[in-house]
Amino acid sequence: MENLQDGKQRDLSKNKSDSTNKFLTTDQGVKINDDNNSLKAGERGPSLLEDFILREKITHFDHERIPERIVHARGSGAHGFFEVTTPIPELTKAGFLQEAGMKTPVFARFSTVAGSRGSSDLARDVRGFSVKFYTQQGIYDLVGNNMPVFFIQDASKFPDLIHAVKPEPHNEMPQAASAHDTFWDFISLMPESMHMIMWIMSDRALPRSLRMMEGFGVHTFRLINEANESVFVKFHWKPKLGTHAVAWDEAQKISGKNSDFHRQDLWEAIEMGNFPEWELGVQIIPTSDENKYEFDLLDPTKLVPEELVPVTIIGRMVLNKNPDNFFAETEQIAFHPGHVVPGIDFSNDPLLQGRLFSYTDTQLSRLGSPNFHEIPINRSIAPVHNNQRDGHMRQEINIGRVSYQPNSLGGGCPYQAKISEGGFTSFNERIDAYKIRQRSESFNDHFGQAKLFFNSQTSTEKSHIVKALRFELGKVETMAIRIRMLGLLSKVDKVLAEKVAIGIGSTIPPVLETPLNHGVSPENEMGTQESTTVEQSIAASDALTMLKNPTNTSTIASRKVAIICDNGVSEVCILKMKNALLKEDANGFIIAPHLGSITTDEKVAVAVDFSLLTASSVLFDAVYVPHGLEINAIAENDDVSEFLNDAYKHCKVIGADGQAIKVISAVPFASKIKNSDDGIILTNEIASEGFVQQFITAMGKHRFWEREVNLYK
Ligand code: HDE
Repeated sequence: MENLQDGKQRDLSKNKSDSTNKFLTTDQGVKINDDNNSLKAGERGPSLLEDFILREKITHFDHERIPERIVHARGSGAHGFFEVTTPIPELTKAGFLQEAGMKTPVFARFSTVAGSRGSSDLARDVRGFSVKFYTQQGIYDLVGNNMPVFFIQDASKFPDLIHAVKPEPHNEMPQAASAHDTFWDFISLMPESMHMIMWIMSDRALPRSLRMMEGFGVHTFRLINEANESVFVKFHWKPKLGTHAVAWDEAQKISGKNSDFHRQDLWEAIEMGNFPEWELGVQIIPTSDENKYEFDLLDPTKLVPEELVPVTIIGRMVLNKNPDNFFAETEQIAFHPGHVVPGIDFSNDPLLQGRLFSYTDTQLSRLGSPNFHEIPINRSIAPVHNNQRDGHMRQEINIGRVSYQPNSLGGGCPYQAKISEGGFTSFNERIDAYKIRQRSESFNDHFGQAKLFFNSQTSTEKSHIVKALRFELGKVETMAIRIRMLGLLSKVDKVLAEKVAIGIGSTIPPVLETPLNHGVSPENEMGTQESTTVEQSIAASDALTMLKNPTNTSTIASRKVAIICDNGVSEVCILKMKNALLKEDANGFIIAPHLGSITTDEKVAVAVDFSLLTASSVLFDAVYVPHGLEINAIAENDDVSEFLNDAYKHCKVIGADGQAIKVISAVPFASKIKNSDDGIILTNEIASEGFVQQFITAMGKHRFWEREVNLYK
């Protein structure tokens, strides 16, 4: 077994291939003498079937693609480690959670859900947040999302949900978007989705960075200790950089300017040593409290408010190495919520139970063989011995004649492990029940937590939800669907529904349909469900907002500032800003009308990072226009104007000093600037220390949403 307790990367060196200073060969190891010309009968003659080099190369190429994931196809990942900070041996016997300082190698993959592999990172979507722990007791996968609840309560609805959200089957449109009829048709008939709809219409669906989003295990799981006692647990990842979002208009523009925005951000942060970090927290619920709450712990459309059960931090995850090869690692990694180690177990959440079937099944078609566990990225560091044999692409060479159990010829090996020897056992839960197809009445509340989420939001965030719904339902063509949605929204919040209704030119229906009767014949009422609202014991929770989220900090680490420059710009201003940003682990980039270099007021050539053609405000967190700019050249440049306007529109910090403040006054938004706007920092002074500090402090507030028209007020 590899000794990885010190958190070292797993040793994949045997599988790595480095071609530096090596000969080109065929797959059979034969050196190739000519890779540019196929074997032909004469210079101008036909190619020969005999050309095994050409055939091998093209055959391999023809089979290069594997099926993309049915959901979560678009993803990016990285290696790192998990370190225990507060061990919990009294709650779980999971080996990797036993001692403070214990490190376990991990690979994390973040993803969108609806889009294809090549779709934009910035779709309005829930993000997958999957972590594979390579523990000494075997693989543990925590396969979660960046939202703590889900659309549906039962696994049987998952294919329907995904069919509804994916591009419509007749014309394969739209890509990576929920703003279309089939999605909202389904949702408008599924009131259980209303809580998740609030999340997905909120800014949580538009992360600024994969490094700035929370993660959740979603379902209730179980922990089991040495004494075989169990508690329920909810898992939380809390990002060190806080939880932040971009604006919807910005997200759409980013999709055009750089559809790899999140992927690149993650990659660059790791390359630059700004290692993304999250704390792992647990909410522990004693089994005796199982029925204590106004919601059912087994219902995945519900969360456990942190006010009722606080989150205890038990460890941290740091991602510190990019993959060597996207396909081999990020694409071939195979997660499964059923990959658990002794000490962790499942609850009876019917969505989780369905997932326990799905993931191995999907790997069989995606990776093509039951031997996907042998692919290097999926391999356990704990030894693997069993009687599973053969199959496509088997790597292991099992020796001996015994592949069955019980056996005497192999001395009874491999042995079953007793519990005391680390053998996995499921929690000994007593079940005495009828076999039925029915939901528990305790799952009937579809609006209580949707209201809790909405009521927890700041006015700005509520306004964003109104806008998101206006956008999404505004793209729905079927009037009846829009109206059904307004009916459901009015059960969450009357004002929300009214504001959305104005935006889409419809009215709230006076009587709501009973949606779940759709698809059920009148004779067969089995499976239909009451849709109710249960008053929640807390009115609001700051943990549910992004803007008041207790995890947020004013750090600007790894944030990017665009410094708009041209010849004649003040060198001292640029340097002051760049150095001050570096001290905060942030970066300033020189943007100019052309690539190459510009000449400062001190006649020094400064390298340009991006031209105005390839850069855009939406790719940066703030903009600085330094003193010394040739005002006319730059102020008359439409690209600069658009750059600054977008920065203003997306509520970012804009700073200008010296004569550069004239540039600001020349762009269209200038007339809108309010004195109270702390995000617009203008000074006549040149290279003032105070100005730079004010700029950085303002960046720590991230966005100045007060600039927007608030649709919820
Ligand atoms: Fe998944 N899900 N899922 N899911 N899921 C997959 O497995 C499925 C659900 C999640 O980075 C698939 O390997 C069913 C909830 C993530 O590789 C597939 C149901 C949550 C990822 C599958 C759910 C998730 C997947 C597709 C309802 C949040 C990406 C490719 C019963 C807790 C993992 C694959 C990665 C991937 C099935 C519901 C998270 C088809 C049937 C709830 C993060 O097996």
